[in-house]
Amino acid sequence: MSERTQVGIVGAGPAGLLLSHLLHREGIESIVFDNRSREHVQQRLRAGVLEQGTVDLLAEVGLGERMRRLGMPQTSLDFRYAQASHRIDFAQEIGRTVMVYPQHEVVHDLIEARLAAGGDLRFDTPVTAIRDLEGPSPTILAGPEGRPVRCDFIAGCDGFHGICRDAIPASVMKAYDRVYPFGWLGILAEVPPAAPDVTWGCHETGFAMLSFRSPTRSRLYLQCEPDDDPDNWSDDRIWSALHERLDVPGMPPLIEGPIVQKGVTAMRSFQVEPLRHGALFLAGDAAHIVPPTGAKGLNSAVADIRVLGRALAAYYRQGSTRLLDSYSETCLRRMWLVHRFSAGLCTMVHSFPGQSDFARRLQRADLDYMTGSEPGRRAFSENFTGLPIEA
Ligand code: RFL
Repeated sequence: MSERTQVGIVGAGPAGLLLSHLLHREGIESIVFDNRSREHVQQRLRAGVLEQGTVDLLAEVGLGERMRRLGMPQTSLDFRYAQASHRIDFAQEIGRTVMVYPQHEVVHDLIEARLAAGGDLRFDTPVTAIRDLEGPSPTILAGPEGRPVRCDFIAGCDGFHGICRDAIPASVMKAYDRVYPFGWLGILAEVPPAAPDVTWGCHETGFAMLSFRSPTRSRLYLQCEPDDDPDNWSDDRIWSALHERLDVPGMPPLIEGPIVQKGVTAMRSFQVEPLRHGALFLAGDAAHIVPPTGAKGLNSAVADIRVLGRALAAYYRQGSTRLLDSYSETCLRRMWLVHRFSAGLCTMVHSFPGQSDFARRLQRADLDYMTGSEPGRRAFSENFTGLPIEA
């Protein structure tokens, strides 16, 4: 006997959990499968900056209480280069803001909300295959015995290394990929942030970033080799590189303190088209990866899910497939603008191996235009705080 559900969701990251939450609010049932444990999923340190649209959506669907209490609203970002601070105040430029609220807290809020409502979340349950995507019985095979679960629709929210994307035949899928010749060393330190703004250091020795996770915990990043070993980075080496790339005259220097975690993330831009094949809909990292420079990974997953949630609601409420049919096109239209912003920023602020002096001067001119002209500041502000999500 196989089980049945309306929407089978592969992956309990922010994309899968949010979809399950939105569907529940519409009276649509779902089962969420994840191959990792609840503790693992809930503790993964990842993104931290929420666009205004993401904050508004989470608040609108009843997930705003802890976020309002623990989140840290940000009205500006400080670019440090050429020995000076260059702030872009997006609240002043366009009246919009972002929120620093870590991804693991968003995931925590979603899991709590789903479980409180009796949601069916199956951790430690890998999906091993998805079948019959174009036939009458789309099916998920899950768990060690590969037990079948029949679904109306399957949401592939299983991240970049998941299995759902591979279920789309190569003959109908196109992948776009750019791998960058550097990575980021992510550092968690038990120190209060030295500045009130998220701060980017664009230095000829490489990029650095100061962000925060709480008033007493800083999240810092350093450009490093793409396959660097975190053990190559002693605490002394980390602090010395951070000072070199982030400290400028007239601004308080970084505060040093215990480093409690460090890890290397490779950087790439990746996109598949289309995002739908039969009953399967890809969302979040399963469909696209952006370099973390623009803070768009989590926010793009939320944008996809907003569109997919509405499309499924329209199907179950009115029997309309119109929004499902346009899902891929709707998400891709916005997503390519997000790639343009993320890849463009990534190219502007990092130091490239073998870079010519000419290329360096162009980077400086781009930074000067972005921070020093009103159109430049507005364009940055609109993209950083989040492009609109199509209804
Ligand atoms: P996730 O969060 O990767 O969740 C996918 C889930 O699918 C599960 N899974 C499976 N479950 C069942 N069966 C299978 N066969 C499965 N295969 C996989 C996985 O266990 C996992 O729980 O994807 P989602 O929901 O699309 O969310 C996307 C965001 O997580 C991602 O875009 C961001 O976190 C990206 N990202 C960052 N973005 C930023 O904006 N700023 C950052 O500072 C930032 N840091 C990061 C990051 C991503 C990282 N990863 C993925 C390497 C740091 C890291 C380390």
